[in-house]
Amino acid sequence: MSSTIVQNPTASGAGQPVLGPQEILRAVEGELAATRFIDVHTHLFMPSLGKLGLWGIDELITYHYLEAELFRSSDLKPEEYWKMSKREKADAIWRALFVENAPVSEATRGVVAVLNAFGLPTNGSDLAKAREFFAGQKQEAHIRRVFDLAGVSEVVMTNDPLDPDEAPLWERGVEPDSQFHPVLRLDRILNKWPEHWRVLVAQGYAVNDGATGQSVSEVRRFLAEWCKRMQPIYMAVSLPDTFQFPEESTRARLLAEAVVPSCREFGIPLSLMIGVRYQVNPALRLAGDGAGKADLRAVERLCTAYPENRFLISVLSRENQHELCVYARKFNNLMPFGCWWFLNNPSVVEEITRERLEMLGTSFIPQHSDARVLEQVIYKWRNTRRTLAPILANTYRLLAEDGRPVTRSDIQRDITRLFRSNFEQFVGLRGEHGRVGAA
Ligand code: FIX
Ligand code: ZN
Repeated sequence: MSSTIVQNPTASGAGQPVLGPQEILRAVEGELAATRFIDVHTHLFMPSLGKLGLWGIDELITYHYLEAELFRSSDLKPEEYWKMSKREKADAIWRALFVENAPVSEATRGVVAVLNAFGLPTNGSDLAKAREFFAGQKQEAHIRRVFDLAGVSEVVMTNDPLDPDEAPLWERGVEPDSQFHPVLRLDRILNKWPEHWRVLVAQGYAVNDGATGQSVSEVRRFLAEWCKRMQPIYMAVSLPDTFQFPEESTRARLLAEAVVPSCREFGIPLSLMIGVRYQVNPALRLAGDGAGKADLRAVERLCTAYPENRFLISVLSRENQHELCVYARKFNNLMPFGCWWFLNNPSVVEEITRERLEMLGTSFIPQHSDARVLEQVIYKWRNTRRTLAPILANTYRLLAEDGRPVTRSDIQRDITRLFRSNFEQFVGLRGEHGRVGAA
């Protein structure tokens, strides 16, 4: 440890030892490991939502990322695959991607990391040992253990008020869980109104196919009642690469006249995840979506038109990342978050995160896991810590070279901001479980 102490009593880290170039990486790794992250977007569900929550080896292996990779490495046809049982599907994927080929992709390596985290064989010819292990786990205790292994204190769910399996659970009342935050997900209402307006009618709302007449005020009433029922910390929607705002469409009208005002009424942000090319290959089902470059002027117009609203924005196209950083410099009601979906690969995460640090300092949310299966948070956050450590360390080394002494508390403050307080403040969440060992 260098003997240099920060002399200036008012400086941050006053009295703290100044870190030398060699010590910075270890300090960054230490603070990344010690900080429990908030996972701001997942498809995980709290225990009181029962079977909606996916976990265990067969769910891990049949993750749609791996299904997409299966069809590149086996002669199996999608139509044959969908006739298989969950277990048969998992066996087929294990054989093709983990036995007959080296699991070098980000998603297959992820499964290896999870098996390894539980001390399970990673190169077996079958999944017998892993199945035995997961069959022996009690869900609640397993969830807490997985969160500890992943270094996350809490996750944000994706809750669909029109989902036929999920909605009735909320209507009957569910036990809240401080480690699982609800989000009101509105894809069916905003992107698929023609297919879903009748579900609102069935829930007692006087809406119609054209979303005319009192439909907008009824959607406002629907959102208000679901906000009271679910207490969401934000509302969210994924949007296609063709998304435009304003535009002559039911989506743009419901967004402007119902969703945006409702978010203001309940004091919560709206999350827009932009750039999906839905079902470019429907035969692959969930694995059939693609990505496309979007016209982000829609974001510019939303931030300009609704300065009282806060927008959590993630964009799917690599080509949109720089623009998003520029817009974030223009609008402080815009919070960029995550390296979403096809961007969640270390090589791309590096590029996006460096650009964001250079353009936004620490005023962004670097990552979310998008976990669909519980144990995925283990490898997705391990990858994030492993990828970001050298990037953050290099940033501090440059700062020191430019003449500003760096201390451990600088690093701790910034990492807490990136992975906790930026989100807590933007959504108005109280901060508690910040650090490993905290109460
Ligand atoms: O829209 C979303 O929330 C996407 O994350 C998902 O639909 C997508 O299927 C996914 O799992 C991405 O990781
Ligand atoms: Zn998602």
